[in-house]
Amino acid sequence: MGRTLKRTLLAGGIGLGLLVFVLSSCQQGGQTPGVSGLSKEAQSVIKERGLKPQDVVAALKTYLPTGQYDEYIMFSSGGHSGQVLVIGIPSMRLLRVIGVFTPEPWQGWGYSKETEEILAEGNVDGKKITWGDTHHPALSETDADYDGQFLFINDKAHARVAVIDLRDFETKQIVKNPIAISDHGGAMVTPNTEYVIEGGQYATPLGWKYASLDDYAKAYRGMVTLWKFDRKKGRIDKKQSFALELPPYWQDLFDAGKGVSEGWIFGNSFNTEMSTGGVEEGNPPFEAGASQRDMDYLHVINWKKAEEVVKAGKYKVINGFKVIPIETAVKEGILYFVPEPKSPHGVDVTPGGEYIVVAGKLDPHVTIYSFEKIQKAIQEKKFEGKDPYGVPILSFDAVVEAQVEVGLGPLHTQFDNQGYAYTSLFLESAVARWTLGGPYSKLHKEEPWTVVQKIPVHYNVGHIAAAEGDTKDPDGKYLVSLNKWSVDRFTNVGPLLPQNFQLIDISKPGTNMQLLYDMPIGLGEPHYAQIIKADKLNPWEVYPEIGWNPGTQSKDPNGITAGQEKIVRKGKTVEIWMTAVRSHYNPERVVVRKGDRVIWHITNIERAKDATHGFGLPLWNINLSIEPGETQTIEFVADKEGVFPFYCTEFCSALHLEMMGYFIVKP
Ligand code: CUK
Ligand code: CUA
Repeated sequence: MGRTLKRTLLAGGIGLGLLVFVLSSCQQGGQTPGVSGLSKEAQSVIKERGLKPQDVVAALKTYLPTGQYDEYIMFSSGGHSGQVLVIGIPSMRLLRVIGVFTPEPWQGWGYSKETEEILAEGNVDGKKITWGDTHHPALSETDADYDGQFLFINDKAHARVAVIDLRDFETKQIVKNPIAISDHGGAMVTPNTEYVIEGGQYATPLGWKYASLDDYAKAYRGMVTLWKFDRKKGRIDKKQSFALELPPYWQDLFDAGKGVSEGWIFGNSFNTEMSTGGVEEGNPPFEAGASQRDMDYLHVINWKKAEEVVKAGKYKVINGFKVIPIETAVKEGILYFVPEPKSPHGVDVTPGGEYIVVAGKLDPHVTIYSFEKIQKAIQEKKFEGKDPYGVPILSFDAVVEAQVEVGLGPLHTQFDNQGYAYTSLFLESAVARWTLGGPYSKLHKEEPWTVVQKIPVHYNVGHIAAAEGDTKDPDGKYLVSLNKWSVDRFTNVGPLLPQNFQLIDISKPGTNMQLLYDMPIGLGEPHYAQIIKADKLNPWEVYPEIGWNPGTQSKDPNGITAGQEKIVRKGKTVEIWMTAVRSHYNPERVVVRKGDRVIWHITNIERAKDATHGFGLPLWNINLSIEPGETQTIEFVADKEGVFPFYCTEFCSALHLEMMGYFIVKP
């Protein structure tokens, strides 16, 4: 080993053992021929690239040789791209983009009858929407642990929630909230995915109605919706869903209680000032008006009780949707408030459900509330008053367990298996590791409720995601910091910069967090992500049967096998049953008359993994991705005469270019 290198290594200190092991095998002769050569090469690469020891260790921890798989899979919000990103960890390789609220050509998402219909479910008052602002992905849970079956995600801009089936990683349903225009605190799930939670944000009159801002306190309302999930059908059941009317504070995030707090949900709020803006008219701007009071309200909601109340018929109906009025929620003991310091942001429940961690945003603390104390205060009626809507306010001192000064701009908190919590610090651009107390004290050596280490991130972190870090059984190991700004981290690509996902090793206790990897995200803006152990996912490799309809997850009546291809004309309708296989469509010629309605079913009859065929037809905006076994249908009116070559858009074989046909529209 060279002298300079040795000195660099000693100076670096981190991960020294591992490095010395890798690099010293050359000196000891190595067991396998070639190892010594590799190690010499490794040394020169390290030298040439000017890598520090911790860089080499980081590289060794994240590099996956070709053909090896990641240990974890991260589902990340795609922000206002309206999509979901699927990323491998620790490699940080992008594995998949799932089209959700936005048409996505490669997947044919939004270009077939079935996928157009799913997108149309998300129309607002009949208006077509082709984007969504995705914030919080939520994996389905069984007993408060990810079960790998479904993924939900909300669209903040239009108050919609989507359901993705993880058997094929495709969106199956979009529901539009019938009472709210926009949302924010979604999509979190209750511990057995009984409900998908969708909390509101900017208060409006419920039911998409008009009311003057002068009548804000009277006519505007907040809300939280509980969407009933039917796991067997893999769909949200709107009829069994309901909402809770809330005061017109701006509800922010929600989290479901679990373990000891199962049956409850917690949401925070800001703008309890009920500021209505109007800086142009001399009013305080929202940023000031909504931040005057020292305290806002943590919403403590008994959803099991709410469910009973709805079953007993004690609700009103707004826009065809069941809504529990505030008065009923108060009378039935469904809704309580707890003061929380000034415009907080994240609300996160600890793995066992004992504590609710609220991050200050404008306050440098996280405030930790005890669920047990909350229950006691409710039973003993330890109220410090009521808000203007009659909601009882629990006494802060009666329910708070601890406050930890974590730093500037605390936003979101995650947990690990070593008794640590992690909170993102937006203003400080850091992630704070701090110790939990109570039952978690035995998991770590430090004092409870104290900051142990802060690791700088680059820059302006929003959410963080730890491996299974919001379940009852977090894995620790990895944490991803979802940074809003990247500033100087990447090659300049113009004024719109990528966001920066940074992978952090959190496996070692104490002050040993290590930054491993920067992943630029070229679409955005992602908010939250969840990280699941890869072996909990069990997606199909090809669709179960030839002629499969991913919309119904069953055999499509129009799915066919080889030999069943046909073209049938009925009056002015031409219906085509076509197969696709390497390297041809059958039929290859489709001739219709101008003005004919065309219904076209295409089945990919391949059984080989990865043998996807595309189908691109110019002019009518048709572009399909047809995976092995899948059947897709398109429908359009051939309203222009001419000759239109359709072709396979996936390079599927050596004769892929020949995989085409003519669609001829006669005058
Ligand atoms: S929010 Cu974006 S950083 Cu929508 Cu969860 Cu906090
Ligand atoms: Cu099929 Cu190219």
